[in-house]
Amino acid sequence: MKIYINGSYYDKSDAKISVFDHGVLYGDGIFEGIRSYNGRIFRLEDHLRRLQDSANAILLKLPLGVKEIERATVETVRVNGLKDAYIRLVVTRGMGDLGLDMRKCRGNATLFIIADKIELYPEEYYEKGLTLITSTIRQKGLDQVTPSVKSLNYLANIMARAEATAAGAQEAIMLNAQGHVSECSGDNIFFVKAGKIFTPPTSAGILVGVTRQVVMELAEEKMGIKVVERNFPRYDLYSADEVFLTGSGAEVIAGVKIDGRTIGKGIAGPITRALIKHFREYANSTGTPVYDEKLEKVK
Ligand code: PXG
Repeated sequence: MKIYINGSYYDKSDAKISVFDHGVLYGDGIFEGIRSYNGRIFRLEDHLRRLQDSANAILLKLPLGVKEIERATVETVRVNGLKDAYIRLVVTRGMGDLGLDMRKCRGNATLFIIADKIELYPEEYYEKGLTLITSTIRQKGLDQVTPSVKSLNYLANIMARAEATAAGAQEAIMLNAQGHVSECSGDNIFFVKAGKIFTPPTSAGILVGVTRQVVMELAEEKMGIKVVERNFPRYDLYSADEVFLTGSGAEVIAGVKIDGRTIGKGIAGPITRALIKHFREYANSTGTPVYDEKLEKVK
């Protein structure tokens, strides 16, 4: 495996950053988790736009222009000879001293890119669905660093996921300070009721997921269903016909048990199944080409 760090490639065992990097000392940085399917990087522009937005929100100057970051991302996948990959792109504040002052990080921000094989949920989970719990950990409020920034501070999400694991569940739902459903530890959440699809709005405190956006587009274009963004309590999940999650890792996957309640028929429902199919067809036919850059991008 070759890992890109600030313009050079390193073997896995040599891929290191400084202990004085504020990404390590304070979680001061941002990241993206991106997929490539069949030699094409999925929605790379959307991920890079979100990276820019996150950088801007935390006063971080990206070390390269977006076009150059795009080229480095494509090249990292190519150098590793991968077609179906999970790409982790990280930008940290860079090397500073032991204080909080970001002005002490005098050099450029650190950019590293890892392209690895993808670990997926076993295929049976896409039929059977996942077991979910509600975490005791609340989503960060909008008056904190908003959850829309994909920052390196994932401790709350990691603690929420650990609660799920301890309960024998796969994912944890996080409520916001108002008690509304926001998202899961690493996925956005939707529910289906009487043929309509609902998902929390950005103002509920969510990462504005790339997969979430794609699923909203596919629901409208392929199924004629316009997803409604509104706040809702846990009760709406308990009483839903279907619940599903979206994320670059999970793609689209049903949640069939929540806090011990069975959702709908207790297996992936018809709308979730249709969206899984549409998503897979779309993901395998679109994206930025890795190996033949003369190929056109397909959006
Ligand atoms: N919310 C949170 C908190 C996330 O971390 C999503 C929503 C979905 O966003 P995207 O843009 O991916 O649709 C995420 C992203 C994994 C994995 O292996 C998780 C994510 C991304 C990639 C891999 O669990 N989470």
